[in-house]
Amino acid sequence: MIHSFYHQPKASNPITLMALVRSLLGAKKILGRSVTAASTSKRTTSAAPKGYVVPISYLSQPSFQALLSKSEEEFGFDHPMGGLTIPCSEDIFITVTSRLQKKKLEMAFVRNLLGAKKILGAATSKRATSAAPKGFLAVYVGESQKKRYVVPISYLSQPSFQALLSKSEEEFGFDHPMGGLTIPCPEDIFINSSSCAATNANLQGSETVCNLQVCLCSKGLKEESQKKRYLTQIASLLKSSDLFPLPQSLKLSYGTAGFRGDATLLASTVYRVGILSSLRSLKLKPSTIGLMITASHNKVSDNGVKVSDPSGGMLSQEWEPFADQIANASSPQKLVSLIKEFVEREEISIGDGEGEVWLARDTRPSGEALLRAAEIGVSSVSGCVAVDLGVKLVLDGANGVGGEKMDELLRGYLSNLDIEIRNTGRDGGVLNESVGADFVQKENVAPLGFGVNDVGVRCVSFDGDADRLVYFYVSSGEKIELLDGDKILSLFALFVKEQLNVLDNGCCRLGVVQTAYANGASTDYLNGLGLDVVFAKTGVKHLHEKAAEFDVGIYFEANGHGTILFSEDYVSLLVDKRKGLSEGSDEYNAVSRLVAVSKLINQAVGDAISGLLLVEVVLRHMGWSVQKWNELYKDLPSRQVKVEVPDRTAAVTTREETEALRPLGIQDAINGEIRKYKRGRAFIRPSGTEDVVRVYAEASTQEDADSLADSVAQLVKSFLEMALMRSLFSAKKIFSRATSAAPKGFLAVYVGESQKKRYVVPISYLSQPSFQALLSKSEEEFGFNHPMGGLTIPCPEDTFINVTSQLQ
Ligand code: 16G
Ligand code: MG
Repeated sequence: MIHSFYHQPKASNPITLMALVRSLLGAKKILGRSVTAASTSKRTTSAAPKGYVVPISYLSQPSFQALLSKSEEEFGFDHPMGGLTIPCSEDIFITVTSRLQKKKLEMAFVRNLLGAKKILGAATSKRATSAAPKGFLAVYVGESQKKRYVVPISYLSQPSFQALLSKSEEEFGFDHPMGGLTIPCPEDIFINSSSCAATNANLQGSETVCNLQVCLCSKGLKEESQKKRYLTQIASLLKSSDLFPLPQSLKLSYGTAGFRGDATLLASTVYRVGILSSLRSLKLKPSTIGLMITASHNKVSDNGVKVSDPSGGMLSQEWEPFADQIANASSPQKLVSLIKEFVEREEISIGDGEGEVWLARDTRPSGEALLRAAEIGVSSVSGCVAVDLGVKLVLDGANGVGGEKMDELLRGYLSNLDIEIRNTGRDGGVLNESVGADFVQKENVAPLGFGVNDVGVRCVSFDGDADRLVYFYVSSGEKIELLDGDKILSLFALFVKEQLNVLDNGCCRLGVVQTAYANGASTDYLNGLGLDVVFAKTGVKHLHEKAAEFDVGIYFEANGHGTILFSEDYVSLLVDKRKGLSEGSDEYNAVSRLVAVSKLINQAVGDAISGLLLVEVVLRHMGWSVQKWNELYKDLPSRQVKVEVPDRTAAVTTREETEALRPLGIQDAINGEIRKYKRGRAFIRPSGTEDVVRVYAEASTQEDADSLADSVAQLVKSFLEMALMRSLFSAKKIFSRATSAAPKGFLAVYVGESQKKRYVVPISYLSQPSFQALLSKSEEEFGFNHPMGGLTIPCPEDTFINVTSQLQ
């Protein structure tokens, strides 16, 4: 199974804030102890400024400096509270500092190891060789008076010893006053270790836990550090469970599909199921557990929560009794003791490994808050992370063939996927009528059947024959955020590139193919990834051809047609390469992912179902919501319009369709318009499927894009009309020369592809569009130099007869 995790904490996300608050609670305690000792104090103000004490080292961190700079802007050097005043909201302060805190701990860990080794080196060369036996290290321990101890060097790799070192570095830096490694903890904590008194320490709240963090075990170091983490863990559970008291008289049982009930009563249940999911993930490590918040077909005011095992199936029934117990535990203490008992019985080791729980929900309004509760539950188990997959996917089937087929797949092979299908065509909707990928992409609005109730939900639209797909989500009211073919291309390109970076042998030629319709921001993004971006003429067959020139060629039109092509040679190279790699290594996984993608995606032609599956897989791999994906880049505003013309073939473009060659002079006029707008770009091309000339325009604002599109459309109209006028004019000229040959009110024309035959038609035909189309073709080929001395129409004779007989 593909899984890696990119968790981006969002400040706006209440859950991450909660986690931050929790980690800051520790900081506040330190504050309590150190107010008097702190040499620099910093204060934050919101409505009522609060005092915080932060390490001086924060001063060198850019994010903290940003806060300070805001402070200085507002208060200058005259800080009214007598300390440093930071006028940001407290939340922001907490977010910034707790991130620094985390970073600092990581850095301290690395530095300590390095520092300790340096000291060790120094000690061996000078004083300490004689003082400490080989393989041992001299350390000075104690708060004020320091006493010398000798410990095995192997301690350096033990987490609990590292915690001591970290504290040491914090206080003493590298300037260890005793000339050796100095550990400033109370001596008895240091000694305590040998007897491992802490093993028997009863949980007495976080103070004990805090002290235990600087406990060193000389015997059974590993067990002790585990024990310590375990106790820290329990303190964290007690804290978070306080947030979710059990509603009175709630009695729940894990039924056929998890817990269900009135949504307003479920927060504590979902939080507890979050904990259970983390424990399950640790128990089955390495594994990913799914937690789904839904009450399926039940009424909207209900909700529910169920857990799925790594197989995708339901939670093992052996765990159901535990689920019942914790869901009904009457107090945080009771809850924690049940968990403690269960963890011991199941021999789950906490803090040793990493657990991962994927969260998802349906569109019920209560889902969002419940998802937050689940997230807190999951992350209150140490080492476990929650990946928010957002809401399940909703598919707009365009009342075409795709919805039907997807439905069959979901009932068959893909029963684990949670996809709701709308616009299946079964309920009377009309094919492609205000639904489907083309509608959504061109109009930039939600299809029928989607609206305010779907805000934030991940949605996808197929077109009627399911060879295109675009994603979108309703952002507010009627507005949508569109993730078009360009965004899909960018997601795929990023994913493939990431795998190739792991292999990093530079031998794969990866290329991406776009058309002139690709949003300029997407092309910039792809170029930024260092990719070879190639342009092709509109139409799948043209893109496909170009993509096939690469080892891995990814192509997408903005309208959602596209796929990924792998050359046969490259796939066999990957398969061979994998044989020499050790299973589970990064390279092995990267190769396996690429091979899997080559099998999943439909390489024959773009196909919406395989495209959807790959998008879903990549999003899960990244741990991204549709919103996060949308942030890859921001589309430049664009506008497409179509201009009805008598003959679209009068517009001729270069191969890549970026420039118009005919009507003569039109490109210069378009360029003149483009120059008026910031980031302006526009082109015209005759449609290959309707009798129109299409205009595409983009610019830095929507207003500009609209106005550029309008003026280019105007140019198309007048240039194409002018072309027509010219041909009419010349026809009249010829006509005047030929009057003798044709009766009054009639016109002589010469018709035919090679041999030309003479016809006489009423002059009134000149004003008929279909006749004008014929004339325009005539003008194109013969200009004003009609070889027969009359008007020459070079179409097949029967076409001429056809057209004129309709006119009659
Ligand atoms: C067709 C093409 C599509 C192209 C579109 C352009 C296939 C399978 N489909 O739908 O690739 O983008 O036509 O239409 O080739 P247009 O020429 O009318 O703008
Ligand atoms: Mg189609």
